[in-house]
Amino acid sequence: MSNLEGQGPKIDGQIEQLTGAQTLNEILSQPAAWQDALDVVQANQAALKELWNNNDFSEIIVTGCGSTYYLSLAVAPLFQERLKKPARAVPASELLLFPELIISPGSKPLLLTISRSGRTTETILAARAFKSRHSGPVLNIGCYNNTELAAESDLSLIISQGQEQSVVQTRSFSAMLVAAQATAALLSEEGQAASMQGLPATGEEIIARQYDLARQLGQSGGFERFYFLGSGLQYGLACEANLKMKEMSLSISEAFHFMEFRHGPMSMVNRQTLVVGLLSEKVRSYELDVLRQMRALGGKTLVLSEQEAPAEAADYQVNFNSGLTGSKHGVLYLPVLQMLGYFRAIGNNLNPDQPHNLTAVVVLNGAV
Ligand code: F1P
Repeated sequence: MSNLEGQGPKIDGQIEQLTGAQTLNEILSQPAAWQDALDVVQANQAALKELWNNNDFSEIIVTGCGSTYYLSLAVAPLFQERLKKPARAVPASELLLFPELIISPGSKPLLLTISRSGRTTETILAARAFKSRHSGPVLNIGCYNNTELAAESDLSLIISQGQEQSVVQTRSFSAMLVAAQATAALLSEEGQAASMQGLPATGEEIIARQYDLARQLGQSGGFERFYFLGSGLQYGLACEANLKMKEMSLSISEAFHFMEFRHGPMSMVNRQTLVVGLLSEKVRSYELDVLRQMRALGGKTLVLSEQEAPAEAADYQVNFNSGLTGSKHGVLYLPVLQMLGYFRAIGNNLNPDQPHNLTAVVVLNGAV
């Protein structure tokens, strides 16, 4: 029995004695980092608008590694939708090793690098190679100042309150997502991110309201495999939720595009399966059909969505009721999914502060 039984979130610092206290504290405190992200974008709005308006970019390439590659997968469609330019996400290693497969001759891309540390070798080398080959601008989003990556960048948005002691990314990830969402809102026809100002308070409320559900599901002995499904803007977030589950709890888990799950992977669904659906507003009816089908196969479903989902599709659900559109409320999916992975680790008698085989930054000395 975990020592967390029956307790609500301890955001005021009473959790030091708990297993994985560092990681849990960073998960619970992340809304403050979201506010910092909004403030940083606001403070850099002139520089961001100058960078965007002074260049007729042909496309946007978004890159990172691991968690920040998954963040890139969430940011690229967001930028394409809001800024009306082709945008794609690639792992930094692919951009470094196969630039000819990613950058077309004669194109004029903006490179957006995303890196919590600013010290990941692949991302630094990819940015350096991009600058030397294309001399195109590099916009960087991170959590630490004066880094090698910042030195390669034309403009850096540094969310210092996203800094973490933990190896696994939680509040850093969500803070960098908020910075990207606010940047997209600022540079789009909307011209500002004012409508996002309520996000931190909504995040606090969701964490307090859903902490016990995340603990109950995470520590349940009834699940042995987890599938995270997301479409469009939510697919990258599903990939990140999957990585949290793997990194912290060493569980069997995978992420898929919602409609792809039927095309083979659903063969894995059994009575010990939790299918987590990150619903979009635009195609929720199709997504709910997938969830109904997985329940019929014996799986249980956890649905995360802006509005309430029908009971026949959702064994469990988290509703945001934020009033924000899909391109702005994406960060609200994250706290519950991070807590799910955290509590699964606790249930597996693992310490999320010391994830198996992992380090906070991957530095390759001479390996590339
Ligand atoms: C990226 C990274 C990921 C890993 C984990 C820790 O570092 O090392 O590779 O999945 O999330 O972060 P960064 O470039 O974002 O600092």
